[in-house]
Amino acid sequence: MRTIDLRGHALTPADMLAAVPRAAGTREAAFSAATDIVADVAARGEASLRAQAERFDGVAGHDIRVPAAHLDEALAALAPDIRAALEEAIDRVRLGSAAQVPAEIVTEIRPGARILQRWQPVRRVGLYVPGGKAVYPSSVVMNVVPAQIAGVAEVALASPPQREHGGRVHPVILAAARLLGVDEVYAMGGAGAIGAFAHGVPAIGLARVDVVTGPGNNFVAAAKRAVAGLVGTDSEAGATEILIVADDSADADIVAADLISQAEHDEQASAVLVTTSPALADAVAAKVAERAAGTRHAARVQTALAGDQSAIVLLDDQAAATAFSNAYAPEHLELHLADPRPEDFVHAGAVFVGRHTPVSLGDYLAGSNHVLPTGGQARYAAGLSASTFLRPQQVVTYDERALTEVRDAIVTLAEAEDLPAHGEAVTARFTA
Ligand code: HSO
Ligand code: ZN
Repeated sequence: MRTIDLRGHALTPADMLAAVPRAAGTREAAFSAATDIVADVAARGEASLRAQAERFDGVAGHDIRVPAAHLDEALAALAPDIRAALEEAIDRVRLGSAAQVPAEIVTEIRPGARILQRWQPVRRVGLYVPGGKAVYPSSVVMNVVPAQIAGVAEVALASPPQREHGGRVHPVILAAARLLGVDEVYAMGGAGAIGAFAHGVPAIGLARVDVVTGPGNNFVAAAKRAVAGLVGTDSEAGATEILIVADDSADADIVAADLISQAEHDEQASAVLVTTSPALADAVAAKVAERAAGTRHAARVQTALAGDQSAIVLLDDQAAATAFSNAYAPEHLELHLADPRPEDFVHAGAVFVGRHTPVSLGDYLAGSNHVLPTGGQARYAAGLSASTFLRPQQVVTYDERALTEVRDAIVTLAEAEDLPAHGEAVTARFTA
């Protein structure tokens, strides 16, 4: 891992971003390919999904709609320790997600003038769980639980068919779906799955959905962009990122272990340490080298850490370190500081505070959600949550007296906009 010494420089947010750029993506190329795939699914439905399964997954003749018996079999075959761990995760994410459902609020604007603000769940959602390079049953939990807590009536799930499982979805993913009571599961992957959710595929009984969520590769992210306008989507969760802000109080070995834990996902993953302590910077560099060499996915980890997207950044003071983190807007932020002040870190998908709160806790069992915005989208976007599936709606009720009070003002504004019929709709109520 390279160390970048930025001490003694007055840095703008742009300078900070330039020092540690995100891994180069192929956003535009992926977008045009994903758009073609989505259009093909819209036009040819099942035939298109079968062609894609052959081309991308090496699978033919499989059940695209997963039969209920396959879900039952997968749950029956699930190892008890995996089942127990998934159940514990489900329990905790349910609690974390319930806190994301806002309460209804009634506001008395004036006597007799009421606005009820309520949160309406979308009716039907399509949740995507990747199954290419990595298979994440934990992502089934992170997608399904908030949708259920939000009150979504119909939950459909998709994950790619696996050649080594006879064209079925990965068995632990099936088992996790079954544990959560999701019985509408499709063996379909990539941009095609997103297109199928957005347009519907009548031949296989797949009705179009209202919202599509879930992490995925460049093509899945691009497909979500391609169907925007047709369905709602969550923010883009691409290659994983961890940014750690640490001072002299941090334990270098723990910091190194946490950087490596997220580098394990992908060669494109970003692992960044921001510190004011030259001693910690040196110690972490040494520990990272040691741990990276010995870990199971050493090649992938070392590629991610050697990339330009990963670095140890030395800064003058804590204010600069905080500013760096806010400019970067990481997916995951860890604070290893004597005085952590999480309230200062306003742009991060999720914040993990202190020695006993690693990101991998959040990946599985904290009760928080692990589908989080990457690529700096945390500046304006949020992680997957119950609110992803909810829409605020205002229900307005005025009585006669309350309408009388604003009658003249409405007529005045309607005239000012040359829309007299708007005013007449109000005065009609008083001319009986
Ligand atoms: N760190 C990933 C989520 C994950 N990790 C799933 C392990 N399994 C993105 O937040
Ligand atoms: Zn992870």
